[in-house]
Amino acid sequence: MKIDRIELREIRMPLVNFFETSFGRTTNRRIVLVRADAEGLTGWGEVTAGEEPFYSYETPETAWHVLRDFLIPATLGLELAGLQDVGARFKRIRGHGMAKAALENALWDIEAQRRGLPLAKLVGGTLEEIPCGVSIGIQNSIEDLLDTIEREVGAGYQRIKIKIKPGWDFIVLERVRERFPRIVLSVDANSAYTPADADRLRSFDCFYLLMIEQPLGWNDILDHAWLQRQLQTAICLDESIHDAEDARKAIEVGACKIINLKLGRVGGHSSAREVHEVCRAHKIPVWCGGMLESGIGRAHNIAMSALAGFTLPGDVSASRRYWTEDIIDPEVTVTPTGTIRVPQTPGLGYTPKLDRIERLTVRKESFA
Ligand code: OSB
Ligand code: MG
Repeated sequence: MKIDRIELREIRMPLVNFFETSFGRTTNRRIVLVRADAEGLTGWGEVTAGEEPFYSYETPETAWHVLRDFLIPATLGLELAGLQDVGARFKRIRGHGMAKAALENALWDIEAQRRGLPLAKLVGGTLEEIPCGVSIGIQNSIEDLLDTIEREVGAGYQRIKIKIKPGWDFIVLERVRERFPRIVLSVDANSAYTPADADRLRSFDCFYLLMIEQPLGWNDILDHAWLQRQLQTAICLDESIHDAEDARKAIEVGACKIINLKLGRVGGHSSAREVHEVCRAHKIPVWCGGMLESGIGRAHNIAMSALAGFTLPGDVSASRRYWTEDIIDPEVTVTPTGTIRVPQTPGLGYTPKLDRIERLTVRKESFA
């Protein structure tokens, strides 16, 4: 494969509802899209970085820099011996998984079209329908949260995850369980606690949660292993897992019983497949995390979620939960039983709406 042209663009999209985690509130998204042209075909990828370096150190700006100055020069116009070759060329650039994923995933999209395969099939996926959950941010009041849960359960979502932080945890969970004793419920702390909070975290065991996601340090493995030994509730790692080696080490020391797999965080489909393999070999369930993606990132998440190890509902939900109008056609929809049907057409299976993308663009740069 030889890439003839790469285009970076930044689009701005307001969220339908604000999304708040322990590290802050997001109301407007800045999203960098990568368009690659090769073999007469066009592929798309999305940088999933947050606007500020609060989830990880990457931002739209760091991704633009690393793509423009390192990742694009390492691939554009060169004779690439396939997708593994792309990974090999990116390897000497440390970190910056979200920048790498955006370009690598665009090439996976092209390769799938070239072979006439749905992307889900090309990455090795076998599921035709994937189970979906929702991630519900910190709300202005507990009443708002209860109303939101009611609506999402009514829409059919199979698992509710709520964001927690000190002060928005035990009392909130008490009220949620009082009103919804039977729903499949999990929590995500985004690193809001420390080992000194172990007693508090242990007190959540009475809520029979499916999991508690990333309670401790954003890059930690060992403290989570120490904590997991004291909890009945399964710990799920998100922020701490950047590749298959991280997953192996976390599993070996008992830092988690579940792993949240995010394409951007691990650097794209190739690395995601490796993490998935390690987890499968150790019988650790995985599920697909979300980063408030536009339709392009969402379509890649759906393809990855077709892998057989994705046995738990992911944070992959309908476009309309985030956007008044998405940038793909058709938009992502969820069935009344809380599933998404994996597209069976070649490539991503959703068509980027070029005119809408153009209207949302605030800057663009082409490389040929
Ligand atoms: O930790 O899973 C997370 C959103 C932004 C940053 C981190 C996270 C999230 C979510 C949202 O939970 C998932 C979604 O896209 O719906
Ligand atoms: Mg998380």
